[in-house]
Amino acid sequence: MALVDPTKIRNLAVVGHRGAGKTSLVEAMLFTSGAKNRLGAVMEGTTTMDHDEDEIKRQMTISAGLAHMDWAGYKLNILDTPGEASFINEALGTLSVVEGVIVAVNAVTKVEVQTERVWKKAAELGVSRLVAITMMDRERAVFAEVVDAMRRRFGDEVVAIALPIGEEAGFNGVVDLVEMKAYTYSGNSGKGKEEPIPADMASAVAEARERLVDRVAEADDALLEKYLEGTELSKAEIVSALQAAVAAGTVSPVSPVSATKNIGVDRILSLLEVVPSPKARKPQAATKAGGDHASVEIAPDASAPAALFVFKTIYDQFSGRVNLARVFSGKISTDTQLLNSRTAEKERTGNIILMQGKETKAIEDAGAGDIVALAKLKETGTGDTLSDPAHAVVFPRYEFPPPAISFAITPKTRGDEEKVSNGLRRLGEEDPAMAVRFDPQTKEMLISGTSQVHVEVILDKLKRRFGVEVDLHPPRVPYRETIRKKANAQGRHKKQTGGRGQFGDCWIEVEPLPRGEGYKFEDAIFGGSIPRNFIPAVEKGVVEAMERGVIAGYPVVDVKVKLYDGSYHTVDSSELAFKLAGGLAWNKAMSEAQPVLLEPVMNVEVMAPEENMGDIMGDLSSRRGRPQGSETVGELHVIRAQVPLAEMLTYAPQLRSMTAGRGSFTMDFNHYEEVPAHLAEKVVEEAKARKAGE
Ligand SMILES: Nc1nc2c(ncn2[C@@H]2O[C@H](COP(=O)(O)OP(=O)(O)O)[C@@H](O)[C@H]2O)c(=O)[nH]1
Ligand SMILES: [Mg+2]
Repeated sequence: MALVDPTKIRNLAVVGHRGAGKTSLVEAMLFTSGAKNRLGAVMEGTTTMDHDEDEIKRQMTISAGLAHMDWAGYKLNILDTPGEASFINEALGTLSVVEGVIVAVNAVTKVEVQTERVWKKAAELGVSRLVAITMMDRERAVFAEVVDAMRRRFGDEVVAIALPIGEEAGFNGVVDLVEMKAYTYSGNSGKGKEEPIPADMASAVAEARERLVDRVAEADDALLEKYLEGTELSKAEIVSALQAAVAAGTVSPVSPVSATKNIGVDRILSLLEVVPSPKARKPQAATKAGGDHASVEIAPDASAPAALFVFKTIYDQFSGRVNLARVFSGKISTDTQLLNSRTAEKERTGNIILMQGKETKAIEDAGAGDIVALAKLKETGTGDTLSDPAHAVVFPRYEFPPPAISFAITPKTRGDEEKVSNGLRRLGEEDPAMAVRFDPQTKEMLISGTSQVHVEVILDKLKRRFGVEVDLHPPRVPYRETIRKKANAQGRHKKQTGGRGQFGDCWIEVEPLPRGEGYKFEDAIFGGSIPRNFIPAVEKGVVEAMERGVIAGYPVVDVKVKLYDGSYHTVDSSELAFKLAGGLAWNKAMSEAQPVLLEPVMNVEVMAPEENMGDIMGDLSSRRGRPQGSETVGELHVIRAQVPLAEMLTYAPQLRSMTAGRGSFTMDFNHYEEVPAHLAEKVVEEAKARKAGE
């Protein structure tokens, strides 16, 4: 197959809040372009993009997916992305491989939390933005209101490029403000029928057209001059200025659609013309692999050395692990040798695949500007760069934020531990937002993710693909213990059992250190009261004893231990005896030094609509949270607080119910702090009960 000319490729991601109609829009685009012969529906589980069992069951997109279609001589690679807060990083991670996004905005609920987030990120990365106002057939859908709301939020770059004909259930067409033509739709074929512009829309159309042309003309000085002199601009002039304006991000054209009724979707497709091609984008920044890591720019040139960026690893039932990759330069065929710059391993491209949701089709080659899938790579995964071994480069990877929530897991069937950890390791290769680790302190296997939903999705996959089931428990809070005052104590180990005895004797002083300082040991033995060779043994005894504090058996932190005196016996002293003496001294000293329990306190950031702010504040303070300020970014409200981890274990479901699923939060460790006495008692009780059970 001939390579696709990069000027004829368009790469777009559909982004926006959950439920904005992204998956349905992609479905309608595939159907309208003829890439699919039936219009599937999310509710029936028949769309191309929500094909995964988890997605069908939850009726939401979980993982970014790839499809392609031909339209007006262009090959459009389209990525459908999740809008649910738990999976939004999937969407943000695709932004570096596309020239444009279609931001789907629900005409009824308007701009929502994740709309804001993806918009800002796209703008920051210089990705062009098209806007589809979706659900135009629903009650209370008013196009002008949404456009106004968006303009207030994102500025004057938001301009209508089409107006809806008819309202709510009567929505049946659009007026294209560039062509100045009306299209109406019947059935769901998606093919608009050209009609005269409805007479009652004349003034609204004239006004909207003027606003569009005003804004577009600003992208081109010569054109602006001509326009200001009063000359009508030709369609070609407007289109070319529009291309420049969309590329520069000074115009984000807005169009009304109904995806499920397939109205106005072909107008969105007609905008492909104004989206920058891979050739038109600025070269992708990368660094040379190895050596001095000098910066390089990778231009979309098919005759240059190959350089690909893997932005997503998925699992396919038939092909196994499949990597979605953007070819930034050069070309690949089925047997091209590439270097993975992370692993420093060579990979053969193997099968190059065109993806249509879950459908795959093998192709022979792919060139600069295209997005394809690669099966059968050995060790390559999300974020890796594959390039010509003689010109190895590294593209910057998307940094997934650290997981916000952890659960302890135990297999439902005893003996499945190994299967569980192998399965989770494999799933982790596809999902950079999850983490699995074993906590040596609490002896629990912990799975971490962005939210409870995220973790539940992972466990569903584990069950389906690896046949193992686990129980989820809130993880134990990693408490610590420390002391509040100085104390001195003697540790004396003496034993005489037949033959040779054991003797070790030491005096230590313990002293609190500031929070976060950990542990310090001072050797203050002068005059040989303990021989030098036994001093490390004393310290070892102390350190080992500190692993289990005297209150509830948690590790001890933030103390200084000074060894200042002791005695020995020429025959009976040994390392072991001094180690035991050190442990005894420590336990005694700690008991006398006002030991206290410490708990981790987290930085919590909650994002939610304004109307939920009061409830969220109240709830956080009932969780012993201390507010650290709040911020308003458009309609998005952010509250920051410091909250003890022990109070956050059940936060995700609570936030979900308080905000009807619209809120999201992130959390990371900040510092350790004393547990209030009345709560410490409970922790001690629990520790005792656990110890008794072990
Ligand atoms: N009435 C109407 N419903 C729609 C439209 N687009 C999507 N939906 C429905 O809205 C729900 C969410 O759509 P979906 O495509 O999954 O949204 P996504 O989360 O953005 O991918 C589904 O039940 C769709 O059937 C539309 O244009 N009109
Ligand atoms: Mg979706």
